[in-house]
Amino acid sequence: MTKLLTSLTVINKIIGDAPFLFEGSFSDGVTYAKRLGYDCVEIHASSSDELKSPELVSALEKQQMRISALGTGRLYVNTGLSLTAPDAAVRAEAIRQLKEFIDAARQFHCLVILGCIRGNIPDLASRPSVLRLLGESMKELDQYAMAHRVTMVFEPINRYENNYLCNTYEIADFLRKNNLQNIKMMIDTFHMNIEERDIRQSILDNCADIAYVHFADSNRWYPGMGHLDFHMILETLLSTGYNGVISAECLPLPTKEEASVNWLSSVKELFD
Ligand code: LER
Ligand code: MN
Repeated sequence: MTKLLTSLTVINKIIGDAPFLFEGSFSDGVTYAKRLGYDCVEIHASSSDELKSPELVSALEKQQMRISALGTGRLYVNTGLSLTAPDAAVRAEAIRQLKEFIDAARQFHCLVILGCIRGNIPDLASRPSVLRLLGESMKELDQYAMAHRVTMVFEPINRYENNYLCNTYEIADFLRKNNLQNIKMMIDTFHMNIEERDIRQSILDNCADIAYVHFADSNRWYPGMGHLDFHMILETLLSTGYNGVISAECLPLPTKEEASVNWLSSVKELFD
């Protein structure tokens, strides 16, 4: 029986086919996650202002729950902010808003996720300059995170959503080359199934950087509904000494309620 903690993804509004499981106020999400038996919530806010909520703080206290991580993808999806935008003012605004997420993460003692806010590469020729811009933006965030003792986690995302830094080795290489200290890596089994040559080997080779995990099956449904071998994945993570959180980021199907309940029962079964 493992002692890994579970976390439920919470967002104000699920737009399109976004892989989140609770839709509503963050405080209601905390109460709901607790009632289902989750240990934590992973909150995807559109701005850090949404996190300045006395109701959220009191729900966390009352339910004895904590926030595992703050997602930042809404900044990119809702407002187009990106760490590699050609316009320096847009990059600066992305960094400014991410620093506010770091401030919130310091208060909640949680991680900050960096995913699609990396932006995309418009064409092959601009790859080196985009990587350079990303390195510069990330270094500024890394220094701020270090000063505030917050860890950020950078997520490899599959090629159909982001067209660079799609696998674990590329992320690890990027972190090393830019000498980023307070930015680790997180993994998402759905993306790994598309991008990794060998999921087990990728976890073993990159375990020193892995600080957070999303579990979704090959079709992005909850574990058990696709063809991923979660026994092997969990065993491999445990063999590396991973003792962080496993978070429920999967499609809200067949309904968000069923996905939330079934994700947890599948994962608890694996834990046992
Ligand atoms: C994006 O596909 C993803 O996996 C998320 O973690 C972003 O919020
Ligand atoms: Mn993910």
